[in-house]
Amino acid sequence: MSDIGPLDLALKEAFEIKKDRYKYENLGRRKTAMLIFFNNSLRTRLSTQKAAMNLGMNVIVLDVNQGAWKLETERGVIMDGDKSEHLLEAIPVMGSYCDIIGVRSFARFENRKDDYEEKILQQFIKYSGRPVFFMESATVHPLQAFADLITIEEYKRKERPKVVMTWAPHPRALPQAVPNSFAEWMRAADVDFVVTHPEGYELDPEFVGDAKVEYDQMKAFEGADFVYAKNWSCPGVTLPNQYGKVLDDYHKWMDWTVSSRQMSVTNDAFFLHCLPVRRNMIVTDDVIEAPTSLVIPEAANREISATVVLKRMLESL
Ligand code: AN0
Ligand code: CP
Repeated sequence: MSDIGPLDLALKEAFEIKKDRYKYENLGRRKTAMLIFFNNSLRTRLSTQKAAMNLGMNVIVLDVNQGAWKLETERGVIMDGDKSEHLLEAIPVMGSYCDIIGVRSFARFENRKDDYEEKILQQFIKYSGRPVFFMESATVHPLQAFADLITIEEYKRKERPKVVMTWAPHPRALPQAVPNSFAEWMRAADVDFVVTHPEGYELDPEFVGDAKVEYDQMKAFEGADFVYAKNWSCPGVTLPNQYGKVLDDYHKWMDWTVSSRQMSVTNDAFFLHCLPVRRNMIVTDDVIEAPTSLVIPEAANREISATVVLKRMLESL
């Protein structure tokens, strides 16, 4: 967020690239992007590869869990278990084959401090010898938030739209990276931003700042121009011992699923979700299939946000 600089300039660049995504096709000649995945991905993997190719880069993708050696991440352990290699060797080796490294490494939920200090990403920054960008880290997903901002800018019907980010139920514990980044970027953008979630799901103040929090979901949705749905697990802010947990059986919260009931009190709001989404948990079929659902153009904008970020990184090599 702080590296991107003024958002109006970043948006200008995004629309310039959207008009001609090959405008900088020679910028990345003989430069290699390496994309390292510790977790699953569809959009980030494909859109970031496409972005690198738009800029004329070579791309190498590695799924750490499929075919690479199992990596130890803690220093000082006697490596007599199933892990054959240490991150402290693997990182500089990866760095030696590329010019820019992208890393996806989700929160592990073992220890809040390790996650919020970005222990894995910081090691890439320290030991790779290359500029590193985050393809969803333990705490942030900036390429997603930038694509979300581009989408809001494209579809907004008034200068300062009301944007509501709502928690929605999910059977498994999910990271806070997407809501953290979305909150951080929306606070910096020129929008009326409101967050709604059940008690206990308060996001870290580093990201949510003094954004308005409304615990009554229906009230939050009133007059909304954009609804951004996402599940996240307990951030451990008001309930430190529950960090990374789903607080109750999700059946208790099924009335938080975004449906026509909540959408009916909005200003005919557009629906956003980063995807992948579980239908009829996060959002009903009819809302995600409505003409006001922007989930596909939003995902398409991931190519644009990644192209801007890689372009900026190439320019500063
Ligand atoms: C991830 C998350 O919630 O952070 C990735 C979203 C882009 N989602 C899942 O793991 C299902
Ligand atoms: N939105 C997003 O980052 O999707 P993937 O997890 O499929 O990359």
